[in-house]
Amino acid sequence: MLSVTAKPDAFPLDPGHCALVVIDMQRDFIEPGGFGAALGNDVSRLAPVVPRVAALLALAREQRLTVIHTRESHLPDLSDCPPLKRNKLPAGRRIGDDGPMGRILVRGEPGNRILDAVAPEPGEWQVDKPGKGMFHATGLDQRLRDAGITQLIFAGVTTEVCVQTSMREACDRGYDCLVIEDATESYFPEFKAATLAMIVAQGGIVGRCASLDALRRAFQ
Ligand code: C5J
Repeated sequence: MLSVTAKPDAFPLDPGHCALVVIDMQRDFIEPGGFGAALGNDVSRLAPVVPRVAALLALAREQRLTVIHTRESHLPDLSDCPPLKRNKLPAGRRIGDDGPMGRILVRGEPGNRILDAVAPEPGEWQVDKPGKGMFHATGLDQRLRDAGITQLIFAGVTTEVCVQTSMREACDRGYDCLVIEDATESYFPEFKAATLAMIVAQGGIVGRCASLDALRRAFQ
């Protein structure tokens, strides 16, 4: 068992039973013209996290961790998209509408592709999720259990939405969770800070938080 220096206390890392989960590093959220921009966000705020997630992926691959990539997306017929989620936005900017990167947040469209710099490699898991959390309507829990995974390390975007939701869902299902603070990002720095604080408060009520360097040191 390895030990990662983390908040609120050390994370006991068992590489054979641990997966890295990279949440939603897709063009929809990080490039102009996608869903993130349709929601009114300044997507340029997420650009700095891309090389940091790439560095985390390189470490996980070197250490032979299971690697999981998620994408938030909906079926082309939108049968998995709650009307409430779609109708939040004005026509022209809704999920399924045509945008500069194809139909917004629809599976298989150019905007739904994970950025080249952090793209999945052969053998890595790819999970398409219609919700914010990675367990909703994905079958992922069973797949993780079948693979003997008991620990999850989280990275990706956005910290307070899909990363946090997935981490809370994982915590409720009994997975030991760690988020890498400099490999996750939000359009709102104050929301990121608040989310990380909430996760580690009350003795790590959702999980633990560590830096990429601390994770790297644990493997040395
Ligand atoms: C959002 C996500 N922010 N991946 N999705 O709607 O966090």
